[in-house]
Amino acid sequence: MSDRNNLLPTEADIAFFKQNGYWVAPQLLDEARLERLCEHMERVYAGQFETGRAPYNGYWTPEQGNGLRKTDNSHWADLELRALATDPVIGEIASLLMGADSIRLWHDQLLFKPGNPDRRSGGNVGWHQDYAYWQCAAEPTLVTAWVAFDDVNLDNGCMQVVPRSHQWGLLNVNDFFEQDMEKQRQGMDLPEDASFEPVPMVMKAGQVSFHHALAIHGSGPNTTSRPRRSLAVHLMTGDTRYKAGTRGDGHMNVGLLGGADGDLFAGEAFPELFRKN
Ligand SMILES: O=C(O)CCC(=O)C(=O)O
Repeated sequence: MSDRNNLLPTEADIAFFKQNGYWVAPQLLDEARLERLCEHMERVYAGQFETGRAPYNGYWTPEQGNGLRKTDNSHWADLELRALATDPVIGEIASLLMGADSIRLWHDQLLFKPGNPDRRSGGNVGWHQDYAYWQCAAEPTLVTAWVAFDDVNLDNGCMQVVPRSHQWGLLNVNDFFEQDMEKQRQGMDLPEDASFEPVPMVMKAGQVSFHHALAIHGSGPNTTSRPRRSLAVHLMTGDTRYKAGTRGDGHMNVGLLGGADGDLFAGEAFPELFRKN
């Protein structure tokens, strides 16, 4: 990574994030690292796990067809991907945006949206708020760093975020896998003064967008002939606490808390990326 100080958000950037629920960082990863990451992504898809441990699930196999490939906890399987999922600069940016003293990894998602110029298969990510799936955290003190491995724009189905939506609370429409985003939008029960105007996260490869766990986001089709590749690094502030008995209890990582009073997300399963001195 280049000089760390040029990469961190300014006061104005932090204020922008607080107001809008997202922020796009400058290029954090250079070409050589991106090349390695793409190669390691291919290794995971080929079932080659350098740690000897498989990802949580969903490492893609050809029988699954040409939709979105979503592989959870790829950092279990691969050290290059793990270095990115636990990158201290990403952690420091998250701590500044969230106003937190420390940042831990919640989980990662390796994402591959195949090129689909004839639009014959899906690949959309339906409108959702991540916290809808993460209510096992007592408060929405989570944020995602979405790392672009390729240049992304509307043509290849870049992520889109709805500014200020992190201030609207949990809404009635949350479905990552829904393909009909227009239908979702029409059914959305928004606050009266809300305006739903998604902003495309147009980025160069190596840039990283950050979005708050309550920010509404989704992505459309990749109409190019090349894949859109990325790692979504889902992070939480160090003071995030487990809350039992919610829809989030079905989340794969809840099982990792372990122990009778495992009420803190503070064990080894949730590595710390950054802590303020
Ligand atoms: O990659 C996408 O299009 C969506 C990813 C996403 O939902 C997330 O990172 O929270």
